[in-house]
Amino acid sequence: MLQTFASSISSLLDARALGHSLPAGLYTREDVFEADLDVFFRRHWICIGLECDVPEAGDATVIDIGKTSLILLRDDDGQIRVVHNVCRHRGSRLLDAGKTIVSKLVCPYHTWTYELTGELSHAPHMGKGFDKECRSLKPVTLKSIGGLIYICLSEHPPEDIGHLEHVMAERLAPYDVRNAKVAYETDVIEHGNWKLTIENNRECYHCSANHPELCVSFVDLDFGFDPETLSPDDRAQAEEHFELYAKRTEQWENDGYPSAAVEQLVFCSTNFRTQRLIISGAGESQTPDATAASAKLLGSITRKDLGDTHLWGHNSWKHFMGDHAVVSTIIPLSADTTLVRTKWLVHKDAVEGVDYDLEKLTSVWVATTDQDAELVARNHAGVEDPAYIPGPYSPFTETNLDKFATWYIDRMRAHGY
Ligand code: 3BY
Ligand code: FES
Ligand code: FE
Repeated sequence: MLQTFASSISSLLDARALGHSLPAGLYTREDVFEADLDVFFRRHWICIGLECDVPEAGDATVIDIGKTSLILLRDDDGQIRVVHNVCRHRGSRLLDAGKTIVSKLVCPYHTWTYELTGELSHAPHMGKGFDKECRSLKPVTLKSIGGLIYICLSEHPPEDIGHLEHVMAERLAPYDVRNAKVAYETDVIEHGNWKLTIENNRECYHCSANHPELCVSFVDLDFGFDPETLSPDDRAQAEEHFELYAKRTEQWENDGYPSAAVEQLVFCSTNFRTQRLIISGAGESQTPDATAASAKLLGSITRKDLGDTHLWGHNSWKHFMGDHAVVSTIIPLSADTTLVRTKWLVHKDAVEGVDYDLEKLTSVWVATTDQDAELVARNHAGVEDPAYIPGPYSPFTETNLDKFATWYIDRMRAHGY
């Protein structure tokens, strides 16, 4: 059914009160969803996957973003490419959703055939004068940042991705994500708007009440706290944690592992934050007992005490630890559904059952991801209720949500809304 709205998107943006969650329509309306796809998933850099999603020549995977379908593949020379999944004859889709192995890309309709570079190599019955050269598959602008694939569908990709690239290339180098192995992967469809998914991920206010498994290794204080409302015991514990944190950061940095927080969250195009966080308890990894799940550490790493290098963007969150990494990317499917795709990475030579136990490797983030899906669905249902009024973010634990909402409004404005 055609939805019509009395107020413009612009007036919804105007209605956003600083320090508060967004007006309902920005989370729920179909016209806002279409605008979001265009602004945040076409005109900004997004993370769509990993080099190690396609480890061998001929590996390909299809990623759908709205009506745009992309093929991420590795060509015969080992180069990563992203091309549009649209035949240059009459536009048929080349590949179906999911992963596959191909030697060439052959259109099922009239068999136009493309090399893995995207070049058209075979197009029968097109006549002598037909110029194949100008009918290559449309390439997509991409950057591999330490093995993480970022793309931008705009003809003018924002240049401030350079800062993310500069910061993360160095931080990710020891993990050699490029050559890691995807040990496990899940797709969870959250029944909520993508911005609620991101907001949920940017705070740990909800962690102690909802993530018992994650809280073994994750320090929720790192995401802010109000010293006034902590009990004297908890305050003493917090002080101890931040002293230790400062000490560890200094040690890591002295050992050549950049660790201090770097963020670019407001008044920028490319939104990101990174920091090396302490893992609590046994201190090694986000597992049920905080010890490493994989005996073979990632890349060139030889120690398990390197904490958790987290990285957020506006469509992803990632945690890199000594023994494994967890990488989540999101793709909005509709105003009220969002795909959360999570991958667990280990060293390429790590063998399941020998070097790692899959249950130990995955159980914390499988549980956390399911718990978050439940929270996002509850949040979305409440926001759809006519009784919803935007509420105040905590000035201690939700400052990053306020920054996200401010960035969102600013970016919408910058793109003419
Ligand atoms: O994945 C994250 O970075 C955050 C940490 C706190 C809440 N969420 C799990
Ligand atoms: Fe692809 Fe015709 S549409 S060969
Ligand atoms: Fe959570």
